[in-house]
Amino acid sequence: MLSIFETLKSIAFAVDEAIKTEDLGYASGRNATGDDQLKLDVRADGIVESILSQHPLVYSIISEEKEEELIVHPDGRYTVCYDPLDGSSIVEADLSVGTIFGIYEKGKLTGSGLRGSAYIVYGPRLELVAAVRGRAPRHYRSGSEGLFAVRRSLRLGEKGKLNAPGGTQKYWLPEHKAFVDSLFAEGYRLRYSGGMVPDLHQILVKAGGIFSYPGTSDKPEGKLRALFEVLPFALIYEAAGGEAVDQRGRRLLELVPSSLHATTPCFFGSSYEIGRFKEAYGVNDG
Ligand code: P6P
Repeated sequence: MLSIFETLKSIAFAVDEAIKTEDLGYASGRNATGDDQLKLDVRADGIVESILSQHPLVYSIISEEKEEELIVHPDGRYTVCYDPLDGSSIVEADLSVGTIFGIYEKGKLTGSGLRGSAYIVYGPRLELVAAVRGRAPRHYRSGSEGLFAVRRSLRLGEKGKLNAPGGTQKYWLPEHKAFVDSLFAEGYRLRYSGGMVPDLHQILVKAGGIFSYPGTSDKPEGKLRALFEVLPFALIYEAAGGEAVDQRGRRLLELVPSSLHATTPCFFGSSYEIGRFKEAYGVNDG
C-alpha cells in the first residue's frame, strides 16, 4: 500500500499546477451528489484517475465526482475512494483546498475496511499527510529542501484551543449550538475556512481542538461524504491519538455507509473536546 502513497506525490504536483492555471468557471455537469461542477473539479478528477489507475495494486477507483466505481486492475487489492478537489468553490477566494484519499480493502467499503488514508493540502506550501491504520500519520512538507522533503509524525494532545464548527448555524440543533458556544465561552478560537482539508489539517498541526459537521435541520445526515471525506480523516485522527465519532458518539471507523455517496454527521478532535461533545449530546461511547 505504501507504493500507492508514492503516486500521491505526482498527483499533488499536477493538481497544484492545475489550481494555479485552470479556468475557475463552471463545467456543464453536476457530480453524483448533485453539486455543480467547476472545470477545476473535472480537471483534478481526470488527473487523479489517470495516475491512480496505473497502479497495479489498485482494483478500482471511486470518485466523489462520479456516480459509479471504475475497475482498473481486476487482480488489484485495493479500492481507492477519493475527493479530487475538496472545497474547490473557495479556490476563487484563493483559500487553501485539498485532495482526500481512502484506501479500502477490495470489496470492503466500510470503516473497518479502510486500510490507509491520505490528504494533500494545496496552500502556501504543498503538504501531504498519509497514515496506515494504527500507525502515526506522517506529515510531508515542501520547501527549500524540495517537494515533501521534510517529514514528521503528527500527534494530537489531550486538549486544544481550536474550534471549527461547520454547517449553517441557523439549522444547528439546540444541543449543538449549546456545545459550540460552551467551547467559545472556555476561550476556544474560531478556525473555520469552509475547506475541510485545511480546517482539519490545522487542528492536527496545532495538536488539538475539534472540527464538527453535525446533523442539522436542513441536512439531518450532515453534508460530508463518508467514503471520500469522513472515514479517511477518521483514520488519520485516531492514528494521531484523537477521536472521530458520529452524532451518537459511535466511532466513525465502525460505520457501514448505506451507499457510495452517503453522508454522515462527524466530529473529529482531541479526547477532551470529544468528551465535551458527548456530555452536550448526552451520549456515551456509542
Ligand atoms: P459549510 C466544501 O464544500 C465542503 O464539502 C468541505 O470542504 C467543508 O468542510 C464543508 O463543505 C463546508 O460546508 O456548510 O460549512 O459551508
